[in-house]
Amino acid sequence: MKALIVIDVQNDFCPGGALAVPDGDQIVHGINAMMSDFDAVVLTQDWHPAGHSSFASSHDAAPMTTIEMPYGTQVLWPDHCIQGSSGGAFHVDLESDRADLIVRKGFNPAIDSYSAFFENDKTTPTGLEGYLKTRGIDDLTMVGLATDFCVNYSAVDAANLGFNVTVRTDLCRAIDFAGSLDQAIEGMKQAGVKLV
Ligand code: VGL
Ligand code: ZN
Repeated sequence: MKALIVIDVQNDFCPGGALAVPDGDQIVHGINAMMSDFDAVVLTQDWHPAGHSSFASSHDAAPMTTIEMPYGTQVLWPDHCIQGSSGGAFHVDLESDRADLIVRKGFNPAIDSYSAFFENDKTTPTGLEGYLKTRGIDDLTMVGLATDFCVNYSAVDAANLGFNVTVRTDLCRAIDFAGSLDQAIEGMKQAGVKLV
C-alpha cells in the first residue's frame, strides 16, 4: 500500500507568506493531480503557537541566524504558521478535502518539528509512523515544502523507519539557505531516499 505525503503546502511557505519559498505555489496543481494514484493521502501542517522557540522574535535575534537548543542547532525563523492564522492555512488551491489524515507538527513550544515523524529532538514521535504501519502502508511518495527542511527531515526519518521513500523533486521547492539544499540532497541519498 502506498501513500502520498504532502508536506506543509501552506500560505506562509508560498509567495507573499512569512517564510516564502520561491515558487512554492507552483507545485500545487501537480500535487492535486497525483492524489488519485495513492491508497492514502496525508497532509502535514506546520502549526506553531505564538512565541514558538523556533521564532527569531522569541530570542531577540535576527531571522535566519542559529542558536543552540538542548536538542542541537536550531535555525531561527520569521514568525510563521501560527495556529489558526491565515498563514498556517493550506494553499487555497490544494485539495485538502481529499486527505485521509492531516498531521500537525511544531505545536510543542520548546521544540521545533521539521519532520512529519519526529520532533527535532529526534525522539518525540508525531504518531504518523503508527498510522501508516497500521494501515499497511510501506511505500511513501513525498512532495511539498521545503525540500531542504521539512521534506528532507521527513524523508530521511521515513527511510530510517524502513519505509520505501521517493521524493518527487519536481513537486518540491527549497528555501536553500547556506548550502542547505545540497546538504539535504546528499543526506537523503545516503539514507536511501529515491530522488526523481
Ligand atoms: C519549514 C522552516 C520552519 C518547512 C517549517 O516546512 O520546511 N521550514 N518550519
Ligand atoms: Zn516551522
